Amino acid sequence: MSERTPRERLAARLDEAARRGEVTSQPSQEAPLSVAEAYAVQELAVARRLDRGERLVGVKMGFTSRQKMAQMGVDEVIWGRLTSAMLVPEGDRIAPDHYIHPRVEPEVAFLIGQDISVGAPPETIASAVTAVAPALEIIDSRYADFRFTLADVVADNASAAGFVLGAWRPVPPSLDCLGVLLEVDGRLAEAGATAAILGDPWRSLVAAAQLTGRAGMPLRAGWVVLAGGATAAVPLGPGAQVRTVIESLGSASVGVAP
Ligand code: OOG
Ligand code: MG
Repeated sequence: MSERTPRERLAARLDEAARRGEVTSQPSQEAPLSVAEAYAVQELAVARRLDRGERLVGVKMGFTSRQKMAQMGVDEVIWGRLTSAMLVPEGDRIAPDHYIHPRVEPEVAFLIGQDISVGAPPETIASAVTAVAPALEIIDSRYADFRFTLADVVADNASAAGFVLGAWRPVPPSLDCLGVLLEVDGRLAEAGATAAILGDPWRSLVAAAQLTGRAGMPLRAGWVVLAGGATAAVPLGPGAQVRTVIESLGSASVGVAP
């Protein structure tokens, strides 16, 4: 595979780190990295996954809640790409050795039923959604201690590592004030509300459509959009059993092998 430009070399390095489950250094510590450049690196890094046969299946939003922004020390909404290999079947147990220092967070997932054209108004974007589901996102920064600048984490595909979807259900009348619980080994680890996600997860969906549209990758029929963590993320250690319960939406769970 060609690795001619610094951008391509960085994409290859981040892809390798994710593939091997090994940390790599923050690119911003080596050379200035703009957020725009970081998205170009993200695209190239994910293209390597697609070259290996993975499919693009959606996008994830990041830092859409204040809890997450505060936890990670950043203050701007970002997005990343989801591929088929990241989907973990509901209730499955993941193998800890595929990850570096995984964390898990409760999210709301949207199912896109029809292609969304660039510049579509919010009503059109919302009407393209055919179902919603409770979800868990597994994040695994490829940087030591989850320390990064905004550009670093964008280049690292917004720490995307895996996602679990509960059962899809019809879109409820409103999504803005549903209680969210995150349990680890049957004990409450985090509690919050969907209002934490930009005040209403629908805003995150609209932002996803706008940001990806502007980037030339408009949302497609069949894709999933993860709206962003509703609470802070918690460590996902060996042997852990994690479940989120979202009011009116149901639950999603995942385990980790010992
Ligand atoms: C970046 C990913 C943020 C969210 O839901 O806010 C994210 C990170 O926290 O490492 O997925
Ligand atoms: Mg997330």
